[in-house]
Amino acid sequence: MRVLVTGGAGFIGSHLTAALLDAGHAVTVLDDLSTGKRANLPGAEERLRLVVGDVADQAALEEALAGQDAFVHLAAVASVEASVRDPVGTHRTNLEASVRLFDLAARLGVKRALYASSAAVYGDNPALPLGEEAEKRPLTPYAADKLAGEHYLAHFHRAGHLDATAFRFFNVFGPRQDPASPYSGVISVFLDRARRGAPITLFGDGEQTRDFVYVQDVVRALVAALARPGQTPPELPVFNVGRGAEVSLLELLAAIERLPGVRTPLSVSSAPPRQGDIRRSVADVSRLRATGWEPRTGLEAGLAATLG
Ligand code: NAD
Ligand code: UD2
Repeated sequence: MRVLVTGGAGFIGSHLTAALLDAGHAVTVLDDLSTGKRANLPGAEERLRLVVGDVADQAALEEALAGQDAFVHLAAVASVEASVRDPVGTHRTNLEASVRLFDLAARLGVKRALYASSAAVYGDNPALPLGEEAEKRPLTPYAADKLAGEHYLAHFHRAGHLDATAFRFFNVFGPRQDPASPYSGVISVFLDRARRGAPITLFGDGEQTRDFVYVQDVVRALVAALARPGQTPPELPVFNVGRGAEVSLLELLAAIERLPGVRTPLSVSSAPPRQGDIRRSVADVSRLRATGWEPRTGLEAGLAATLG
């Protein structure tokens, strides 16, 4: 299969690209390298093509999408904080580009479509574990754009123009997640600091919980979805992608402290909770499990693999 991966030079995208190449597919990556890196991609590989360009740019989209059998849309400004600072700029990437991509794919007959949505669409909904039908409470421009993207995708799917599936990723972690910003994924930040013996900041009391899912488990869900025969309209299939395990930050710190190669004791200082921080989050992943998928990497094994 010829597959376009937008955002393929990023954290999740680079793992997906490698897995698709391993499975024998030909991959085109469209990425502006804003957070992604060329070095995340395999070097000399005939079946890989990198188009450096903006996913909101029609010409770049046309170049990347022509001749494909499917696309996986991962390109986004993945930082919620950035969307709060610059709602207009991030909207162009996080929604306008998605609508352009769906529309162009429909016109070019590239029907098979996978879309990266986020647990952010549930906002602070306390109805745990969060099933796909739970009330959506998008609290940020990032979440609003992700949810709107799902609605646009559902439109193209219902009309029969795309054969689409949407995935709501929970807290994904693994190698190549960039720890550089204070708003980077907490596991990438904690592991980076634990490795260097640098101080770790815990926002709040550490009892807040997240559903941490290892990147390879996310990738397997996407690769399997591409291989499955398409679903027919009317309803857009939507799947949570988590591990279905609720882990507190204190439990996370304890697991990190047990890893070989980490300088113990960890130096942890407390700071007030982040404004708008979600208290508890965990996915109901029974819908994805019903397709035959199951998470294979537990927290400790995933942490060890991420630490390297
Ligand atoms: P990432 O920042 O590593 O990947 C995003 C990629 O998109 C990068 O390679 C970046 O260079 C590229 N990109 C950004 N703007 C672009 C543009 N205008 N044109 C072309 N390329 C552009 O982040 P990630 O964690 O790999 O996220 C991948 C997807 O998964 C995103 O859609 C994100 O919103 C979603 N997601 C991630 C998580 C998580 O826990 N990491 C959770 C929920 C949803
Ligand atoms: C995640 C996503 C975000 C959005 C949101 C929706 C990432 C990186 N972020 O935010 O994009 O989808 O979910 O709900 O995937 N923390 C610390 N110390 C640190 C860093 C973080 O204590 O140095 C805490 C933070 O306050 C929070 C928890 O760790 O309670 C997780 O933080 P995060 O930024 O990794 O992820 P989250 O769930 O807030």
